Parts: sequence; structure tokens; C-alpha cells
Amino acid sequence: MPRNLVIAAVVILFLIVSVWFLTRSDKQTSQTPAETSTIPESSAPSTASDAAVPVDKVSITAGGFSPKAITVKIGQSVIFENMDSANHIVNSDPHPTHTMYSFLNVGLIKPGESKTVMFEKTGQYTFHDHLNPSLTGTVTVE
Ligand SMILES: [Cu+2]
Repeated sequence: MPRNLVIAAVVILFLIVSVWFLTRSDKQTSQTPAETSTIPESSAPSTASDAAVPVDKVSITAGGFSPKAITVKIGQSVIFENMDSANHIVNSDPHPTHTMYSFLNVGLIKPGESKTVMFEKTGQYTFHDHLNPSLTGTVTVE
């Protein structure tokens, strides 16, 4: 019998303490957001500006692709823009069959024009200018 009383007393005490603790922590959490919210706001703009400039454009000139290698996130699109005064044909490796990544067979891009390719799977995608096969580039998708 005394054992049961001790257990009951411990349980009741535990309940009282936990209720007191919960109501106490509720008051604390309702006070802290006002203090902590000022800290994330000051650090947020720096991370936002880093992510705001993704390199998702590949320029094509007589000298080749620029940048030659870029890394993008899954689902991101890459714009291939012809900045040259001559035609360029962007195709998947290997030259001349272009069978590795059919979605990357962009084809003819006239001077001043651009074409967009969306990358939906992770991997390394190599391509070249079909008119100048020595001009190559790589898109890495993470
Ligand atoms: Cu080719």
C-alpha cells in the first residue's frame, strides 16, 4: 500500500511539474520570437543575393562556349545564346551522331537568337558546336 501511495504521489508531482513547465515554456516562446526575428532578417539578404544570380546562360561566340562548364540545379533551364555573327549548331555529344542526350540536340541557333534547354536529371552533359566540333561545353546538373 505505501508503495502505491508513493507512486501516486510521484505521478501527481510529475503532472504538476510538467503542467507548470509547459505553461512556463509557452510564455517563454511567445516572448522570444520578437528578439530572435531581428537576427535572421539581417543575415537573410546575404544568402538571398547569393542565390539570386544563378549562372544559367551559355554564350556562344567564335571562340566557343562561355562559360565552357556550368553547374545548375535539377529542373533549371540553360539558355544558349548565339552572340556571334555566324550560325552555330548546338548538339549533344558524340559528334557527329549526337546520340548521348537527345534533349540536348538544340540544333541551329542563328546570330542574336537563343534556345533554352531544361535539365531534369542529375548528371554531366557534354555538348559541342556541330559546325565547329572542337568547341565543346559541359552542363553539370546537381
Ligand atoms: Cu556534331
